[in-house]
Amino acid sequence: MADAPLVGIIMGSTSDWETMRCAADILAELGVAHETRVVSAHRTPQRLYDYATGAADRGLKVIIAGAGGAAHLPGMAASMTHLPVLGVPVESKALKGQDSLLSIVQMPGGIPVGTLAIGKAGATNAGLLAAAILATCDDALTGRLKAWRARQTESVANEPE
Ligand code: RP5
Repeated sequence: MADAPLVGIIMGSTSDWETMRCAADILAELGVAHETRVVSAHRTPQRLYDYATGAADRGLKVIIAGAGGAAHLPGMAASMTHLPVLGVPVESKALKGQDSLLSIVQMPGGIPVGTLAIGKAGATNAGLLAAAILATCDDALTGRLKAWRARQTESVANEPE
């Protein structure tokens, strides 16, 4: 049987998957059990309610939520769970993700969303940050995360060519 997911990756649309798969990829690389779901704040509000209110009881520890445009998903999810929520602003066509970023980052005091960079870099870093949060109570994961960081350091060239 597969391990129960510790990280829930949710996104507002299947069109967000190209970005959000970067979070899933890094979690897979680090051996962190996760699940992926399409949950729209606007189009499937009941699905969002059910997901966010049930997340902790299902054993999830961190939620990564990606959305674009009027990106209410991370904030609404955070309003319905005490779990840490990491928000990824997906790059929108009209405003290049500036709208997504401002929608996600400007939460009122009291309901935090840890907001990452726009696009794939943000999704990758959300995966790394979720792993770092879980690693605080998991020595084996700490080791895998440190090894990943060391490999990244070793891969950086000394010269441009
Ligand atoms: C948001 O609207 C989604 O997160 C997505 O980034 C954006 C566009 O969605 P689609 O029209 O591609 O489904 O809710």
